[in-house]
Amino acid sequence: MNTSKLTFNVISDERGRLVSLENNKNIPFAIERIYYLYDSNTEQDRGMHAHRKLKQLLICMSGSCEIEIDDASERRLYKLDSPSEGLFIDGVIWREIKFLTEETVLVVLADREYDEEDYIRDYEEFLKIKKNEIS
Ligand code: T46
Repeated sequence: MNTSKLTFNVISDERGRLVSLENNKNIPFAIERIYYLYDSNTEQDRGMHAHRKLKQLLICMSGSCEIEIDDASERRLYKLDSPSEGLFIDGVIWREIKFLTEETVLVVLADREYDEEDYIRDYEEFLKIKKNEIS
């Protein structure tokens, strides 16, 4: 499965902590877009789609969330609750995001501009595409 948790180097001193992310160095792509989700509704999941080409790194800056990842053969649950780690998602992967607290802020770094054509929002279509990938 093309997803992995990345742990960032944290520079700490008496003033606090600092994390630096650099294109194609400690993150595996060049950032083209940043967006973030906040004022989170813990009763309503987000995501419920896959991307055709997009590479993303999801970082939970505060609070916590669970990301369920599905590649059509396996489902995995990741918990994000620290700004010192991120979930890298590459390839056609279905994701469902559950916010565990209302204060949760989820930042997403992405390698492409927003393009609705890149979304697969229908689960049956996602399964068909994955089946064709394998055969
Ligand atoms: C993802 C998860 C983690 C834009 O106009 N520009 C953008 O860059 C984005 C990301 C969204 N939008 C519009 C498209 C929809 O009309 O904002 C609306 C809400 O987007 P969506 O329903 O896709 O939101 P989520 O939270 O389900 O998914 C978003 C990202 O779309 C997706 O890439 O992986 O966050």
